[in-house]
Amino acid sequence: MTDRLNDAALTRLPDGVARPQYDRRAVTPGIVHLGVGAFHRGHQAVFIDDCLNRGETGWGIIAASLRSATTRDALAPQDTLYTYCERDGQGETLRVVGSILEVLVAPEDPAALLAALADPRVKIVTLTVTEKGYLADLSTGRLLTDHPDIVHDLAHPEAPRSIYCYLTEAIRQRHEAGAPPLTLLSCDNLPSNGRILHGALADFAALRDPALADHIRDAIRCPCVMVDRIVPATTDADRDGVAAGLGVTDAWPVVAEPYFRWVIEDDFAGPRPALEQSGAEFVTDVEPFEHMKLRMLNGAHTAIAAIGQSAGLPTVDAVYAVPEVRDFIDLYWRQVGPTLRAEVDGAAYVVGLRQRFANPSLKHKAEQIASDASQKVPQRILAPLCELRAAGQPHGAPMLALALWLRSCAATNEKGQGVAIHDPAFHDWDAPDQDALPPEDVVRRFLGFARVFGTTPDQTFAADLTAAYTDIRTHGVLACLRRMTKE
Ligand code: CS2
Repeated sequence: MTDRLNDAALTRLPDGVARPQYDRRAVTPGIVHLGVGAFHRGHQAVFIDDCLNRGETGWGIIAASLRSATTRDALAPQDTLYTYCERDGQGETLRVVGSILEVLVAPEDPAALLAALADPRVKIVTLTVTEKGYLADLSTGRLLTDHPDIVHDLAHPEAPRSIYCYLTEAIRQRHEAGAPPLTLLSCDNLPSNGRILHGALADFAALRDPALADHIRDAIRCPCVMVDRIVPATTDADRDGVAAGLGVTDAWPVVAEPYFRWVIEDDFAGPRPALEQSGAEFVTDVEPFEHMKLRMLNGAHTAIAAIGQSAGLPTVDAVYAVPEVRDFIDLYWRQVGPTLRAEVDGAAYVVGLRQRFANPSLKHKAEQIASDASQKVPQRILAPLCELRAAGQPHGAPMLALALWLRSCAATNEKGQGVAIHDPAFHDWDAPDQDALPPEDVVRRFLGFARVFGTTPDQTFAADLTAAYTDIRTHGVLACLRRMTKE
């Protein structure tokens, strides 16, 4: 049996494998990260590893899972080391990352996470808790005060479920102890993520202690952030490949593309690591970058995932290899492009996206991107679609993308195989049985899905969506894409 990756194994790794160039025992915590999934370990933790390599030893990461113990159980026996495997489609590079000092499992020991958050050496909290972790109405930025997790946390603050309960309690303790105020960096794909986090956090605090809410509004900084890198969920094949390259096993490596971007609003409450030395950009306004990324990459991703789910094609590269899909996505980008702000170069971004989506070595599953789609569609597809309609500009492609999402929520795909829907919003919404209802009834039911559509859209919108959805039901997904791009 092969040995396990850990501190002692570092000296035995093959020459080509990069590894920490610093003494991990000398690193102190400066960041707490909430939500230690693949994305964090393939993006922010790699930047911090660079900082530690440069000698900024005060920025080690204490990472926390808010739900399950699986990441901790995988990484604890390897001294929290893991492998970052970068694949460009031609080959791969391996790098062992040492920036995570400890992985906590919040529900097992809430006091340990609270202690880490209250530690005066910690200056920054980063978050990747996915869209659904914010428990906020994304259009207003207000906390969903009647969400069961919020109701629970207000009644049982000693056993928190939401990020807000941990953060408000830690901020209270820090304030009382005179510890430096925190900067909270949301690294999730939400519109104006920092503002949503700040507003919902203050809403939660106000329900417990209005003075604390004032302190949060005044002293706590939540810069908006745009993060970009494709980091699919790790598979067993990835584990085997990484073990072959390392000569030791790693229970949870991450696989990512070479591309990265991290754009951060320069509004920190205190010191920060010199992330710009690794290519992060500090700007006064993140929105142009956020729009470009959410609308061009994520919008197209959600459309591709919907096509994959309906057509029975499993991965982004497999879907994107279909000529009709590439033509449709090009049209989508041409139509959505005019909604981007002038500060960004959408055309150059699209050139990169074509290559990124075609990367054959990532095997990014359509099912993964399709998960939680009801929380993704509004900012990715609906927002540019509504802007284009209001401006009287062509918008057939985003309208079809919306209809594709509706269709991808059917119980079976076009090959007659069952489709799994991973979206908690479907638990408290009665999704229509698509094959038992006429198209117009299916669309009417979806338009009543307030979480996605807000107030019911106007009649022309409903008619256009019904026409697009009916077309998909009648002719099939790929035929529809072909018809649209050949028109
Ligand atoms: C994807 C994103 O799963 C999804 O919803 O669209 O995770 C995407 O890969 C990243 O945002 C890329 O930066």
